Amino acid sequence: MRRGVAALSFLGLGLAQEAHRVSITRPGGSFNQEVAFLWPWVYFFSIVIFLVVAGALAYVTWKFRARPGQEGEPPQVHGNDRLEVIWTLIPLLIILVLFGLTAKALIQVNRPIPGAMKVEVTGYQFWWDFHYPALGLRNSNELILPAGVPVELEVTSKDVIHSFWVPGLVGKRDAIPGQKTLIHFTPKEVGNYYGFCAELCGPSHARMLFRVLVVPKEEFDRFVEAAKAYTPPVADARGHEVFQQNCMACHGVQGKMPPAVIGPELGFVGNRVSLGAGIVDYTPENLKAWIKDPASMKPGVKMPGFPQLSEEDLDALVRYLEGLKVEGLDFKALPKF
Ligand code: HEC
Ligand SMILES: [Cu+2]
Repeated sequence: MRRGVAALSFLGLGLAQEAHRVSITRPGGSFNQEVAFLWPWVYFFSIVIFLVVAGALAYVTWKFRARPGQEGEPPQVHGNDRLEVIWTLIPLLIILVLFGLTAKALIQVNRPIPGAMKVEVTGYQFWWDFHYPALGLRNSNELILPAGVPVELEVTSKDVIHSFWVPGLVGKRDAIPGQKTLIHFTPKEVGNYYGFCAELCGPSHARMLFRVLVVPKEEFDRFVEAAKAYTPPVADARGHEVFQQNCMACHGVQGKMPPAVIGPELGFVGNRVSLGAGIVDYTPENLKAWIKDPASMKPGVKMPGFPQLSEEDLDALVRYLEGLKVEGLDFKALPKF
């Protein structure tokens, strides 16, 4: 199953070169734990039914086989009330058990968790925005969550229908324009989880990925504290200037919001593990390549390329962006699921 999902994601994306062990059976949080509880029951009944049906078929085929000297049709039997009642009641019972367990899991995963931290999740062609209203924080394409703390994701979209899916943590939820869909769960296992857009949404739908970084509570608290007291560092004065001239209209940097949200928040881009909504690893080289010509990495992308910038300006810009981070946090070491 795990290998199947990995192979599928490889075929589907062609870009999933990272060693994420993507699996819907990983109980990384409360949502998947509820679902994981259902698997053994379904498998158990499936195996029992297969054995009984295949066994009965084999037995009957053998027992009533044609024998030498037999002429014409064997004696015909019509109806057996007791047998028919049994083979109606047993499947009914199985269905009722599975129905009960599924209903319990559905109710459980859809129940609001008191004290949950709220995060607004917004899908755009072809990236994701994450806003923590209570903390006044935004981060795009990488959702940072504390392990063991319940969260409530409020999923919506600003353009077409997308779907939020983190196989190792939570099932799919559609992101529908003008509508808020809720997901409740408690992430438990620390890790870097692979997320997908699971609803065909345009030419780069397959490149609309994201990450969920589940970190220990202390680390999350450190991030929040540092982020609240954050003054975006200016690691390169020229780079800052180039950014203000070319990028500020679309990209926010913590506290300095663009007039409208058009592109991802870059306030903590230096802390990222991935770029371009999860399509490549975060490296200075990839950052530079992206700014020069994002469309070559993501067809149909809503960001213009900047081939007109000189090499020096590009390098200065990359140095400035690399400096936009909270010190002392490293998400690259998280196990990849
Ligand atoms: C017209 C608006 C616009 C302008 C101007 C613009 N961008 Fe973007 N940028 C976007 C959009 C939209 C995306 C999201 C693309 C996607 O992933 O589909 C993006 C994505 C990015 C990303 C990847 C972010 C991530 O979360 O992985 C980086 C880095 C970036 N832009 C840097 C820049 C820089 C540097 C400049 C200035 C030289 C710039 N952008 C100018 C709209 C813009
Ligand atoms: Cu999408």
